[in-house]
Amino acid sequence: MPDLARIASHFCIGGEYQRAERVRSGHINEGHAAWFRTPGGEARRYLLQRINHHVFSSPERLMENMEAVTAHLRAKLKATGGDPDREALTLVRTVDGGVLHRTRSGEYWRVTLFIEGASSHEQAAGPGQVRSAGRAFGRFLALLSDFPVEQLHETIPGFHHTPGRVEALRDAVRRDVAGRARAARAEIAFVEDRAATTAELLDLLEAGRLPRRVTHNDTKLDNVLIDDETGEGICVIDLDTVMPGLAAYDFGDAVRSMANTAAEDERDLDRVSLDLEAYEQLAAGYSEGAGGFLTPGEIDSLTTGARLMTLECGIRFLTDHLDGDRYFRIGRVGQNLDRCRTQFKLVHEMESRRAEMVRIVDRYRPR
Ligand code: GN1
Ligand code: MG
Repeated sequence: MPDLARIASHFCIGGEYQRAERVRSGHINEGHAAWFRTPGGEARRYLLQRINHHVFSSPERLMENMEAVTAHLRAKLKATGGDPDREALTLVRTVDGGVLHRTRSGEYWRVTLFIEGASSHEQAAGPGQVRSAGRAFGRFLALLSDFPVEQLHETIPGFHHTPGRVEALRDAVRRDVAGRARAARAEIAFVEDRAATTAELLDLLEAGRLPRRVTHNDTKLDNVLIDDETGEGICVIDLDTVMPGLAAYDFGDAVRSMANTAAEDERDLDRVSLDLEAYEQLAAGYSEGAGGFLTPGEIDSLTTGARLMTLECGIRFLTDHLDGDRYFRIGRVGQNLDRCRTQFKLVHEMESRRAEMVRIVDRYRPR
């Protein structure tokens, strides 16, 4: 356990450190929910996060993005009668006026207000929750539709460049540092069979047929806080990958995460299947949240986004498995390969049910 009291002392928290709990969500950063007692005797919670600087090579630039984006969201929410303290993240400043603390040993920490009365879920509790989460991510796109996209740093270059992810897999296969490539032959072949289809969204972008947006790029269910009472998706969190992107990335990654009948790392593939009911809820929720901001071309691209984001995530899990699990946190050996297999099973089903998926999205076109 890191010395959280000491880390907290570098931030303007204005209270005495009491205790903390590890937050078990996400595969990358490390989070701790910590209680502090204010001079008035009140208990308040904050979220202390250690930024994984192996994944994010410039925590400073990442925090520049986060500061600008949260300021924009808060201003918009204030102007439209929302509650910026619950519907957006609030960064706590360091004592020297920044938003990032670097420890002597080279760790990077940030602090945000803990949003009470809301939770993050790994697996959806039902169609209503999926729709709320979709709506929250759609609203995120709408709220940031007037944010100057060129101001954002690319916190992870080529993050959703799917052909680049295929190349990275090929490198990992060649290196085979963990000696696992032979046993993953079927998965590697699955990717090679589809390698030629991975530039579909990038081609549309280059042809000027899709607008570049400010997107979240990691829209899994546990990255939206769901209000414990109303069940509404109130706040989008985990803003580390907010970057220039495509609406199809956000919609697609949400599908990958929420239209799965099983967990991301389910070992019994018979339990993994594409949940078209959840897909429909996402299409409905996302378009409700995005309001009229999606162009007809973007709506056309959503089904492609679902397939490509699922394929890409599976490729990344497979690459990390071959690299010896250096990127995604694992709890057991083979977990990244299991994660890869669930993604590929979903891709396979998306390919055979593409026509249905297109028809579903069509129902939610604005008229
Ligand atoms: C990671 O950090 P977390 O768990 O929200 C990853 C996403 C993957 C996701 C798969 C920065 O997200 O891209 O889709 O795992 N984030 C990063 O569950 O690589
Ligand atoms: Mg997360």
